[in-house]
Amino acid sequence: MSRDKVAIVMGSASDRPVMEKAAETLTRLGIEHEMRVLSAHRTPNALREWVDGLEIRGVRVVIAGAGGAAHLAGAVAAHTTLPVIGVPLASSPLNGLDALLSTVQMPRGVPVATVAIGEAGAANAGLLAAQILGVADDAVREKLKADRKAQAQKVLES
Ligand code: RP5
Repeated sequence: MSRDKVAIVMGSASDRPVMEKAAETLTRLGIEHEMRVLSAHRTPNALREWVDGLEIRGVRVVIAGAGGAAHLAGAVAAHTTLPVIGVPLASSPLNGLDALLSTVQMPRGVPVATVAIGEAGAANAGLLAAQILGVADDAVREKLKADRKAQAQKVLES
């Protein structure tokens, strides 16, 4: 189990089924994580307080998923220098294109690493968070290599 943690935050409880894919990926790789529902728009003060406590709790990467006018990942990134991975979610009539543009188009100086819309993005956010931790953690890197091998094997056997 890695000592460093990942935090997953989402804008609404309705985002949970998709964001579970990030959590499942981290669990598979033995990476400790926490999950919260907090909104950039509906609970801005609680979000700020939560971000302020991340480093002290050993969190090293944040995954933030939101739909619609998705400002969650950007709002988290505004308050921390921890790496933030944004997952755009397809929860509005615009099917995630709104969330993709809102998440990816950060101003210079405050980056958000934006992944694909929806479940594939959430799963990849878990992998990317693990890869970031893996830079300084040999065990995580080995787990990622084994995971890739298993993935390739599955394709070849199908
Ligand atoms: C966004 O609005 C949330 O991230 C969610 O994807 C979407 C809908 O939220 P609910 O109205 O279901 O709470 O802020």
